[in-house]
Amino acid sequence: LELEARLRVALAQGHLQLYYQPQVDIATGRLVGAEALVRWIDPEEGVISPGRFIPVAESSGVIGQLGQWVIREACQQGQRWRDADLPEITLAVNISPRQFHLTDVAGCAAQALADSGFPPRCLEFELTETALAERPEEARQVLLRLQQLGLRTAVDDFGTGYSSLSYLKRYPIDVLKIDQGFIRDIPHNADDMAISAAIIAMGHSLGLQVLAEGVETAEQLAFLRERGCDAYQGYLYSRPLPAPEFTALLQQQA
Ligand code: G
Ligand code: G
Ligand code: MN
Ligand code: NA
Repeated sequence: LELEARLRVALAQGHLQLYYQPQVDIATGRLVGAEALVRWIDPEEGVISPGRFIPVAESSGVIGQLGQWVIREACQQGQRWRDADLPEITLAVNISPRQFHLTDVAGCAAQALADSGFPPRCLEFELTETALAERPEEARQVLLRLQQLGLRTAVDDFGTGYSSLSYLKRYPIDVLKIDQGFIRDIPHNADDMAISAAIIAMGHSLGLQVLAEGVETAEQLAFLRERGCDAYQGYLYSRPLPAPEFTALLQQQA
């Protein structure tokens, strides 16, 4: 069977799982959120990376169903943590460009929030610059709808896409996620340090929160703290974790 057909089967048979990568407030050191990252656990092949199957889901249109499953699963898991009286966190979900333009992501969010009881303020949608740059007026309408619902919105992989910065002014956005490519070579690459510092300063001037991705070393974290970056995620704190392991981490903080 080709990958697309196998992916449909995996969705139907419950072989997809969400992993959760902690997001940490730099000033307090507290766990404040998690990015949900989908994994395909194939009974024979083991873990199949989203880097391999998300592009197939996008080109085949399966992303509609898959994306809907991710949103619903994240809301249900988030509400289970709330029901267990664990500290409140934000759950960030990746929305791919095709999913953003071809499916009703706001309607899907509204339904998933209503069905689960998870509060909109705890759900964040991560969009790429590419998704926002394509049909910008339509994108703005979707973002406005998400804002009306009370969701948070983040620009993922910030700094790597083709887009004009003016959209930051026109769109309701809450968070900029500095792409891990700008973090990787800190403190050895002066250009990357200048770019990261500029993103933090610009984000703050526009009233946005800034989160750094792919933080792997204490030096990188120290640099980000010095520049006033709000939050980070990366292997320094934790890899993406299956829900039971993430639960244990949240319990330590309760
Ligand atoms: O660990 P990582 O291998 O999880 O993810 C690889 C890529 O797959 C990243 O670009 C990430 O944004 C994307 N990805 C992971 N989970 C999802 C998801 O649920 N939906 C979408 N659209 N992309 C995802
Ligand atoms: O495209 P997006 O930013 O959603 O993808 C996040 C990707 O980055 C996932 O594949 C995730 O597993 C990976 N990731 C998370 N933390 C780190 C890190 O500290 N280092 C590296 N190299 N990758 C990371
Ligand atoms: Mn992401
Ligand atoms: Na990213």
